[in-house]
Amino acid sequence: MPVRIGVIGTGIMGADHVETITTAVSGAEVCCIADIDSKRAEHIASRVPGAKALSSAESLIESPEVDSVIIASSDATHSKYVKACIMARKPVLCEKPLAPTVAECEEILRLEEAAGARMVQVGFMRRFDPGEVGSPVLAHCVHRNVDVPASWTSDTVVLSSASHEIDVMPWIFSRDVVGVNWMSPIAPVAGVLRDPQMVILELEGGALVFVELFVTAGYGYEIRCEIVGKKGTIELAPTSRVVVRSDLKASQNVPPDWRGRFAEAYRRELQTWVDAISRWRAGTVESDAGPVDGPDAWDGYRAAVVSQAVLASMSKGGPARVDSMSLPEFYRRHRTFFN
Ligand code: ISE
Repeated sequence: MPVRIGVIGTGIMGADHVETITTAVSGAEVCCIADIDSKRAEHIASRVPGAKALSSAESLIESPEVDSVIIASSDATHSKYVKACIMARKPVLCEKPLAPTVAECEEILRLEEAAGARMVQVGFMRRFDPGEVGSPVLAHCVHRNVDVPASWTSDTVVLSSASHEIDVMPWIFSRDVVGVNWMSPIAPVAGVLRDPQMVILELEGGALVFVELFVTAGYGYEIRCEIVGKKGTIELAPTSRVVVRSDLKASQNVPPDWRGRFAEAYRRELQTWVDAISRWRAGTVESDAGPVDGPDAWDGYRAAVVSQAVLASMSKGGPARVDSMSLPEFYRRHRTFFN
């Protein structure tokens, strides 16, 4: 029987996940959809054969038709829905950030431990991007968006955009972040988004990661990363594989947002999660490993701790240390990434 997935939140990412599961993931189907905007939920559900819109996220989590849940609602709602899924013992894939605060992430970790199984996977899809590997001492990252919603503040950029580099760089380096420094060339003005921002992550053993975040770059969505090793470098290839030469110029397209750039990563993330749920249901993994194969709640917590240190650096000025984090035995036993 396919994994029957309920999707909470049908903004950009929720709608994209519905489409990817329906068209490109095997062994799963989207059966229920909920959104605070009921019209939008109905519209998305009408495009999926057999799917229906439900009136609330809570009723979706409780529905006997739903085996597993994707949470793609606003960041502030993540922890309450994740906790409800753990209580209902339903596998959950939560979009990043797991929660905006460290305290909420800690509650999730405690609940998962009490439930006796990892139930939560976090949507840090960059880990599924083919090719991002290396054995490094330094990295230069560029993270540019065309634009962001008017409600975004400098903090939102850290919690929502920089959280990807904050997750994936320690994973690639296999080292924790021990210190951070935040800077911006834009003078502080109350209530104004400071853009661009620069974040430096200092990893255990002294490796450094420089992250430029420029979320109103206008020209397109672009992610760059060069990792510098002791004997060479490795970098992400340009996004578009096609170069057009005409009218005395050579040009490449730049995508408008992350969905095109990371389409294959999202597909692999969802397929890997669905396969993990199927193995767990079949009883072929240790029960406390849970229906997770990829970034788990501990990774979500770790990203929240580092993000808060970046926000501390932003508000006080100058470097900030990251509170040391010791990986509990419960999570150590089943790590597929970053030991
Ligand atoms: C967006 O929310 C994402 O998750 C994208 O992956 C990220 O690159 C972008 O900056 C965010 O706005």
